[in-house]
Amino acid sequence: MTDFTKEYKPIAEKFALSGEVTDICLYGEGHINVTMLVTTDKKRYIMQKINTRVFPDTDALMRNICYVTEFLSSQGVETLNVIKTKDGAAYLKGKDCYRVYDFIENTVTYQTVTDKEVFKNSGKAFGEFQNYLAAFNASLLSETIARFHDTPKRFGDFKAALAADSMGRAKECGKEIDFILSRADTYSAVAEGLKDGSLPLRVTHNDTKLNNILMDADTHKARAVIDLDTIMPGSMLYDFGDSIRFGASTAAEDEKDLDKVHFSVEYFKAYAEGYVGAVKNSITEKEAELLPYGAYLMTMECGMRFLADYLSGDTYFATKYEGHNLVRCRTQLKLAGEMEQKFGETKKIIADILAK
Ligand code: ADP
Ligand code: GN1
Ligand code: MG
Repeated sequence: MTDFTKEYKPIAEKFALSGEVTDICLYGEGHINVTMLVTTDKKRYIMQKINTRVFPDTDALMRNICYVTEFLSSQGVETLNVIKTKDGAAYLKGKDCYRVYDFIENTVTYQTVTDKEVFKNSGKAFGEFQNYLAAFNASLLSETIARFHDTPKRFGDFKAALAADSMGRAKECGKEIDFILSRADTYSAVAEGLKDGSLPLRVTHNDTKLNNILMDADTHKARAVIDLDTIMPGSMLYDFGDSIRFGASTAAEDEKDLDKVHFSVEYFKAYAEGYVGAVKNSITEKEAELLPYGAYLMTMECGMRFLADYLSGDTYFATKYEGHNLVRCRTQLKLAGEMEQKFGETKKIIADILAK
């Protein structure tokens, strides 16, 4: 038994698991929680140390997840299954907080798009997920992270991190800072649309990157949308945009060689066919018109969040080396720059899909 297993076994044993714990190891590529694979002699589980700096109100977080997963399973939709503690609680509360889910077997997660069809399938699944949530009572949900995708607010946070420059790192990233500052007038269209009612407020996932969906290992169709920490009222443009940000790239989110990083119009089209096909009956004219912009906005927003975290000393996103957040920021800005150049093409793609 590894030291890691020995360290976490007493925690795992606080949950109502089936069988004896035989192994625990780190798992997956998430940036927020510490995710572990727990194996017993009967089955496998996912155990997560919840990032309480990002989610200080763990009661509200787990209440949201229980409501949403119970609602989805009552509709016959495969979703995360929360394993309670032996005391019957939804999670283990203490200095550190932990939760356990059934491991969803025979599935894979992709860190980059290698196949258009798989990306299209994920678009269809996120679109369908949006449709299921349309019937969910939004008033049950707490806002787990306030103003999560309020891009003007994120821009304000970025400017504050820049003004503080607490690590003295701003001098290394002049080009990136200028790129973000020079686009200040492009960040408010969705926030304003939600405020004036011209864009509908929906219940959205808000973190729709490709590794937050489990695809069936045999059919490559989507099995379950996971990482439900940020389900909150929001705009459909956030969900569409964030998937494109991550998946319609020819390289990983943290690729260092920017020559390899391009916005793929082909991947955009594949995802849009899946997603827009699924939400055709509910998408408004203005939402459809803004989909290409939503992708640009989510990419810029993520770029400024990575850079703000780099400037502040990497306290938010998990990093594997110094400069990781700056590398991530650079890929986002490269993609957003190319998206700007391709608005003509991407708008036409959306119009063609809707006309079909
Ligand atoms: P984070 O919030 O840190 O991104 P996630 O909840 O997305 O954490 O989990 C990280 C990774 O763990 C996912 O990308 C996925 O690969 C894997 N994972 C999470 N939950 C499950 C599950 N129930 N079954 C199988 N794999 C899972
Ligand atoms: C985080 O949790 P994860 O790794 O799926 C982040 C997203 C970012 C993403 C960038 C709660 O997602 O908002 O877009 O990293 N989640 C949170 O990869 O901040
Ligand atoms: Mg995740």
